[in-house]
Amino acid sequence: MEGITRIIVIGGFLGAGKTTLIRRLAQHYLAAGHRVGVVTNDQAHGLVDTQTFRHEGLPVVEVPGACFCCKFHELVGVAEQLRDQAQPDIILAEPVGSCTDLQATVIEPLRHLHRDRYELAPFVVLLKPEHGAKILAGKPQSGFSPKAAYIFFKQLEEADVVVINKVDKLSAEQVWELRDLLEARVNASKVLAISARTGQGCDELVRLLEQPAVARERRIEVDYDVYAEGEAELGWLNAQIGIDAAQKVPLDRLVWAFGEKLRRELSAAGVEPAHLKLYAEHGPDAAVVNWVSADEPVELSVASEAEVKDVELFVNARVVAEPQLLEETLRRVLDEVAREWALSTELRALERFRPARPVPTYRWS
Ligand SMILES: Nc1nc2c(ncn2[C@@H]2O[C@H](COP(=O)(O)OP(=O)(O)OP(=O)(O)O)[C@@H](O)[C@H]2O)c(=O)[nH]1
Ligand SMILES: [Mg+2]
Repeated sequence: MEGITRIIVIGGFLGAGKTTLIRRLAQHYLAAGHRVGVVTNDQAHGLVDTQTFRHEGLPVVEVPGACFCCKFHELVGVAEQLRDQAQPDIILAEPVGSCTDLQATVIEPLRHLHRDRYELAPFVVLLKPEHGAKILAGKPQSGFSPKAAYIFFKQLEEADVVVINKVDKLSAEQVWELRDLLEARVNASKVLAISARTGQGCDELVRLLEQPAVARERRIEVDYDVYAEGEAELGWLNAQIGIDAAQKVPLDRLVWAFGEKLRRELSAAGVEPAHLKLYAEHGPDAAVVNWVSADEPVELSVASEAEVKDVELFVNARVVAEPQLLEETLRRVLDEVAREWALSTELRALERFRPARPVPTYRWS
């Protein structure tokens, strides 16, 4: 494809609402007559987010296996593929939620090396309120160690726009508290408050995204030793499971029951989730279940209202736990659900690990 594509990078911690916001922005741009594409990213393969965007009918490509910064050339390659396939004038990109230093490793290299094809919108970082209030206030029971909290701070520090998300479930006072904490702890230049779910505040964000991104005067300092150790506190598990039922089963209830059992077992083991997400699909029907904090219930964020006999299930877990514990828990829950619902199941793929040290392709100064 010829011409310039605008890239909007939506960053923020695991479970902050990046995918939800990208879905909303994509629908907004499509309704306004734009052509839109999405790039997803993860440390592993079999991504819930890629499936979710595809189910929504959005052209989507992915960079699996490591973050955008460590696979910069692959990012450029898949973006080029997307331009050839879907001719988007806007690409929405979702980096891994445990990643930081994106201005130096992704945004500046794109701006400088590929200015003939891409222009960059201001870099948006979503603040996840479930962990944000505790981490910004320096509370010891945030669920994460200071090294993981370091990543949370660095993500917010490098934002052109910090966006407090999920205001629909916060009181006005809680939003003001977050604004005060951001001012005191992060020195954020621009702060918005939105709900990616209801759309509240999103018009202002859209207006802001139309502005040109201003090159930063100063790069943030990132200590890659702390960053790597903080990221490696997370256990990562991606699994793909084929499910067959003797009788038709309600898809939403099945995937919710699966997520709820995982939550109970992990909670009993004292595990803090960054984000546990499940995507279940049968043909055009799909359901998504999420768990974003130990204090929060499991929720069905995409409902299918379908009754089905066979299901493809994707599980993506990023939690503070040993990867082996994650795998054992998943296998136990799979057996229990299969017994209770009279299902036959096949574990088609499973990866579990702690993320490796990030080694960016470029680090722009
Ligand atoms: N109440 C409320 N929930 C939200 C909002 N935005 C996202 N969520 C929920 O938060 C959970 C995580 O949302 P995602 O959009 O998957 O978050 P993410 O940042 O893409 O997560 P990762 O890709 O794992 O890093 C889901 O249950 C969403 O429905 C919001 O504005 N309000
Ligand atoms: Mg996501």
